[in-house]
Amino acid sequence: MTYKLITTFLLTISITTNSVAQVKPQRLWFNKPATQWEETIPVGNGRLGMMSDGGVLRENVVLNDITLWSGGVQDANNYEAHKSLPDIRKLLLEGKNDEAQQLVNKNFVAKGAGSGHGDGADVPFGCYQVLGNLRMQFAYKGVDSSNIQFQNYKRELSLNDAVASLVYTVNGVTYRREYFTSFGDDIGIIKISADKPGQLNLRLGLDRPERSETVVKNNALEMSGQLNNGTDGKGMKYLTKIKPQVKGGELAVSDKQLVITDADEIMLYFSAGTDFKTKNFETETQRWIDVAVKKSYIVQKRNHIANYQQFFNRTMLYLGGSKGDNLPTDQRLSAFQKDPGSDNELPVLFFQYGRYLSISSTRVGLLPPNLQGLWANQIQTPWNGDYHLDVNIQMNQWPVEVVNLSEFNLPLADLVKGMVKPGEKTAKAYYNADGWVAHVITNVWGFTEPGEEASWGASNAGSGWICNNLWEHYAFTLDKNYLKDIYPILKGAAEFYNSALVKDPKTGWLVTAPSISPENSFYLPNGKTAAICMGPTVDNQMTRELFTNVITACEVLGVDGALKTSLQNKLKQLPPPGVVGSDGRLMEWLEEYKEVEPKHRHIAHLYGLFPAPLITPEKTPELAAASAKTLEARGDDSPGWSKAYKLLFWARLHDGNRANKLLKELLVPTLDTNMNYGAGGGVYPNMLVAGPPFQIDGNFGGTAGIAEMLIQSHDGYIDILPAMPDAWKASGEVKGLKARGNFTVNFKWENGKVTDYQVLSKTPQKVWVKVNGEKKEVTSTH
Ligand code: FUC
Repeated sequence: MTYKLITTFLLTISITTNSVAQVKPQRLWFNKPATQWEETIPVGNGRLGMMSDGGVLRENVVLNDITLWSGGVQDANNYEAHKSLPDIRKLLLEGKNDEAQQLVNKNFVAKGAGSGHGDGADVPFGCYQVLGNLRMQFAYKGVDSSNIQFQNYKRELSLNDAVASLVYTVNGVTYRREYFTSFGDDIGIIKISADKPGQLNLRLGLDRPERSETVVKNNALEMSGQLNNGTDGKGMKYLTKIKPQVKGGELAVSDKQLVITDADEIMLYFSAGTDFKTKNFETETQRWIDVAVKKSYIVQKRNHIANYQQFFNRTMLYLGGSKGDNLPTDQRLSAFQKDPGSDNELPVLFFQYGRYLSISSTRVGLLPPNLQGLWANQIQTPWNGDYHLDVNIQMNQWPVEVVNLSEFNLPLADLVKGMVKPGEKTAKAYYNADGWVAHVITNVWGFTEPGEEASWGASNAGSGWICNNLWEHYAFTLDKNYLKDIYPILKGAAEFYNSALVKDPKTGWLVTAPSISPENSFYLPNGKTAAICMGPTVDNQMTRELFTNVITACEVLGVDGALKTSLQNKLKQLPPPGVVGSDGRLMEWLEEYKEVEPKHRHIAHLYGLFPAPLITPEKTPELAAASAKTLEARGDDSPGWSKAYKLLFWARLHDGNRANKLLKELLVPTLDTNMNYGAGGGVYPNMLVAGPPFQIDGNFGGTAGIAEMLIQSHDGYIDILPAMPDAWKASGEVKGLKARGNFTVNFKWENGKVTDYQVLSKTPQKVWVKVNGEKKEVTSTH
């Protein structure tokens, strides 16, 4: 068999929807209004978000601004903590982890309320919050509102255009609404129309569960307020405006509502801002409206779509045809569980939805997606809607490089930049160490202290783990300027571990202490339980990877020779990438403890398998086998994000069928919103992943997992179809996935065999590629 390496200019393969005729338009759709928030459709432009329930009589649109956080900057460091360090370490060396844990809880946690045990809305840590609700109450001429009948109802989200729409008929009149958060003018737009003139009658209100005042000014709704900073109550300020433009009919003010009667067409402009980083947010909020209202809807929508498609259209995926798109998405999800083979386009939809959600929930120069992306309907969001550093924020970023949305990694780098200074204080306060450190949680205010409870809050790995995401942007792009920019962050993180590691006398290895393996605990020989330990495997693997990357950065940038030598020496003293226990599993701790929860959702000790490239089936087959055993023991059923995590691990182990099993189980439909730490994750009808509750990392982890089944590039070569499930073998095509080294890769397959592929780069380069089991060096094309 011969394989072609087609030499094409990168520019000539720019992918448009037209060129991929076999892929149907990607959409979510429903034939009824949402009855709970988890059925509503998310739109967002990286700052503003809207989720409409598509109500016929009463419609609620949940509004978001990604910067809207309570809490504030604080210093919760316990500057005496380091004084307890020798005692904590001594107890650990004596095997008295339970006593060490007591001491950590007493002297080695954040001062004050910390995260408020995940309910931090009113403490200084704060939480991400809903901005408000736009409420619309419709009336239909000659129709009794208490007995409304509607036909031909269809609510839809087009992933191709990032436009949501609604159509239905009442009393012979067809009504339409369209929604988008413009990537052109940074404003939300809702267009309401009917196919006959003078039919639109509605009341508009704007509210929020707390800390808000709504007024009507210049025929617009204005809601403003100030959130709690957890100290003097004077936290972040915000302003939201809803400006209607009405064709035909009348607009009147009634108390704090706007009343529109007999209109032909209505445009609603949603603008918002906070003083998070924009001092003049009030004038900006008005300015966005002033700019937008001058443009025709057609121009506005065209600009929005063009701006969005420059990202979305970079990647195409086809896994074979399907009949599933004929079903509403909620029914389609159920049908998929019964007969997954009949709908290979559902995984494609989930994959492209993940890309859509990345584009929509973060933007260059602003914030990375939080636990909710940017969509929240509560004041107290679950786990504060924060940035969890023991897998969740990292998982949010896992797809972006490989799915060709590389710039969406940059907001994370900005967030982390802001953690360095506070993290230096934390490093000194707790470890008397150099560099900077962060533990398990952070927020938009630069929180780096340990959490308020040792069992989950004492992980040392947060800062190092987040550096993996920062490094991956370099690995994929080879952008030296970017590397220069983030180098101080990486260096500071490495300096922390370099100065804080201690020698484990039993093994002679240098390890973290005290730390935990996220968020698991174990039985001590005395029958007591503890989480606090020395050298959990994740810390060891992460330190190894970080030191290796910083050494490479020193070489690429030609800087810090002394640091490089020091890290090279330390590398030799670190624990190996994994140790296999007597039961064949990869050990989670230095000791072979029995875990309290054998099926724990976290599996951070496989960090070396994913995201780090330390364990691979080829280079470390024994550790790969031990990783598989570990995963078997953990089991598959778990919160949504954890299923996505396991999907990624199995993809890295090249077990496509097992990865696909996890994908199917991730897509189990649910409407449950009760907080869950065990089995039972899935997706809501709107395909947002349920822990439950909604947590967007499962979407991003699942998207990354699908990409990882199709292409991998972490082991020194580009591996095409490394974890292909039988279900996808018949035929398929990929365009525009990325590989490390700044390669763009396209390929097609039939009957499980790659039939054609292209490796593209800006300048021709030699690169190793594995295709159909054969590894060879090829030259990429210009
Ligand atoms: C960790 C996980 C939970 C949840 C939360 C946001 O605490 O253990 O399952 O994902 O983060």
